[in-house]
Amino acid sequence: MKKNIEIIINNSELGAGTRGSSLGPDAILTVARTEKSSFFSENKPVRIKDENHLLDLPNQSHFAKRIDGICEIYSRVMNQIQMSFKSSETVCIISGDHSSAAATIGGIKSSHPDKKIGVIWIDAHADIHSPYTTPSGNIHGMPLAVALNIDNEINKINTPKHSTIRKWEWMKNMAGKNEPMISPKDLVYIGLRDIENEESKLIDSLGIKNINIEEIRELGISNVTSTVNSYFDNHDLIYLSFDVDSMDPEDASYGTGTPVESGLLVSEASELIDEFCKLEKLKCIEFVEINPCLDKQNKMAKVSFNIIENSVNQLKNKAILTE
Ligand SMILES: [Mn+2]
Repeated sequence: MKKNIEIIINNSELGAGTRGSSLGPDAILTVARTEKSSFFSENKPVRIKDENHLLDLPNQSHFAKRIDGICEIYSRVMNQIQMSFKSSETVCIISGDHSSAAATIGGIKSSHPDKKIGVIWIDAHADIHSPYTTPSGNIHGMPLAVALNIDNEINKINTPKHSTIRKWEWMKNMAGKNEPMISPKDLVYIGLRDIENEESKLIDSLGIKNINIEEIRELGISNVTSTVNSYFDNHDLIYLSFDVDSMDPEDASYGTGTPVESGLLVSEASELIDEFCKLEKLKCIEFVEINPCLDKQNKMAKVSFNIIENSVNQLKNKAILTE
């Protein structure tokens, strides 16, 4: 019989521009231990080996930094997601930076090749750059372009090297089947508020569903959940990707690499995730970009541990109810 849930820890921070998000998952474990919580003994995590030592070497690829190491991490994350779905009904992955989400989607796709996957992306940023459009070269701004197999060459500002493009092509096809892992209609953005021009042109032209914070407050959390649920009516399973920078740094914490003002309140984010976890189709959830080096008193990890604990309990209850 399958377990209700498996927790994966992925410490890679190769995709971020600011150092320290590799310590995020362990900062969360520290919170649990401080609170004498039995959460991680009841839900023993599996760990993915990182390649963060590559950060001690010079970067080789200007418009997709550390792409060699990230390809290696992508293989490991995909394999682990596939293995976790063999042993468990649902998967929760706690990662360093957000680049990993492309491989999480790749792992879901390759372990459910005939299923239609819906993606809920809660983030301040659209993460839909490619090596052709990135202003920073940081791959944590690119996971959705990987999953959608999009280069956005029409809005190109960079000319990446051939070696970079070769790796980039590998990433976009890593889940096999020679088709994009998801299409624009499989994606819902929530909480975006710091989008580059090249990204917003692309989002408009693809017609990606985008629910901003004003709309959330107008609609109310339960209406947002039911709107997203009906939007994914024809989908088989849902993956939720939660970047902690979706939250308001004044309310949550500045313990994340790229904080943006005027985000979701912690209470709003918690309620949203709680409601989404009740959806029968939600099978995988990811938490990213917790950076204790930029924090005071490990606050972002505290906020995140609460949300993770609630969501994992919610997913477990749901599995018990549907057994
Ligand atoms: Mn992100």
